[in-house]
Amino acid sequence: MVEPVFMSTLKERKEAIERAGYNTFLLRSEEVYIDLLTDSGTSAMSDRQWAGMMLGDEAYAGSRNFFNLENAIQKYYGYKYVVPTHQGRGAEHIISKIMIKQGDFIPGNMYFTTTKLHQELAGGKFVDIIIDEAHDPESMHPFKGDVDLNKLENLINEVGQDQIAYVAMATTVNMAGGQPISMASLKALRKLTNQYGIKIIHDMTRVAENAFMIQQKEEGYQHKSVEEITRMICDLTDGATMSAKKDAMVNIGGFLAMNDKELFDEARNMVVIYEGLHTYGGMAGRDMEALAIGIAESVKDEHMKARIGQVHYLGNKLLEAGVPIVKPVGTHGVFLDARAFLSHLSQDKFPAQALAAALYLDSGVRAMERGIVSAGRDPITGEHHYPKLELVRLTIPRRVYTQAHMDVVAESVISVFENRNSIRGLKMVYEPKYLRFFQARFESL
Ligand code: P61
Repeated sequence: MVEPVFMSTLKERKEAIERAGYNTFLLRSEEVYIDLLTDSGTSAMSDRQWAGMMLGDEAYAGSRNFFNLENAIQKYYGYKYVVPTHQGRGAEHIISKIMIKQGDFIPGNMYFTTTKLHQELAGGKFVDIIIDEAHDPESMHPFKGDVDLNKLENLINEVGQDQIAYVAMATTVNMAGGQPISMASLKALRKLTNQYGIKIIHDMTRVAENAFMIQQKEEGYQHKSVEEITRMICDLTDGATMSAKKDAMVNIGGFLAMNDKELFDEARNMVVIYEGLHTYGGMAGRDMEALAIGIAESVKDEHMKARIGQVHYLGNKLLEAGVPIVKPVGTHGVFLDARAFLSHLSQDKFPAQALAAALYLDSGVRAMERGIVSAGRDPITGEHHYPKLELVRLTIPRRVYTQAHMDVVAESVISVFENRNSIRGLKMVYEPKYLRFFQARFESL
């Protein structure tokens, strides 16, 4: 299937971005030329997946598509029990409600916006235990998703193991730039958490992409397939939340998976309150079928090679031109280092937000802010969080764009970089309470 793209004039883009309050989430998709807002739900489904959409069994209970999905999850990820949800945050909501008690701590390899919010709403507090290198865009550490076990042990000693709900471990780490965790780090984390009887809950949104990076970079995995490494990762964890809109290439869907029967019974009971019956959890039968097929496609080596190869093609073009980006290039996108890019703007002038708007203005390419706006405020003090990483994410949907589109994107980023001194900061004029980056509005200073 092909989709026509829309080319606009500078005047049209100026009107559009002003109307959108300098927030790329508030643009209409029709106003966008190349859409690199997200890789979530935006990938192109395959011929097999579309064929699967025709096999929807839309029975309220016991749909055949649910059992196909359950089989795929058991086969490729190895988790015993499955609870479908409408998307990732539906799964995060349920796991947080079940496993977190008021005052608990949830250590993890860097925060994610929706994950952390659900942890807080359940009465918990997220604690960052990722290695320091993950917060440094220039660090060439090959596995910037790794956990710093000293940080975890210090937390356990400080608050006691009973106050730790679980460890939230993500493959790959989105906010760090799509950075993978190594198998060595995950094994060490498993060993330590076993000593204290702490569970690992795996945010497996981009697990196959992480597996590919292990195959490419970690000693001893060159001859293992992405499928095998994916399974090894999952086997080192106790349960998982999944936004199937990424790795698994569906437009909508997600699930919770786990090996513990008691946890499963609780989750299966909770899903009927918030999502839907336990054999659809907010998805249509046809979506579950497409998801089951997408899981099998996502762990194919040749698919990953093409997908991540395209991301690296764009990253390398920007590196060659001297544009500051997060290094090394990760898996689902290229992340511009807005702090270095717009070194004349302090963080309270929202440099990444301003840069995403400037890029849209230049060429109609839509990117996403991942800095101070995304980080939000401390729920207790009400102060802005000031994250070290102030980034703009150029996210590549799977199987959608060509290398020629990447050339256009690179050309535009380079031209904005050459004219960077003319970019002014922003002032926030509307701020919603939760996940403010989605709907906040700004004015140019
Ligand atoms: C994204 F600006 N990601 O990257 P749901 N875990 C992880 C995700 O990447 C993720 C979810 C859980 C999105 C969509 C999005 O701040 C934002 O299916 C590692 O989106 O509910 C989603 O899964 C949640 C964009 C989400 C954002 C939150 O573009």
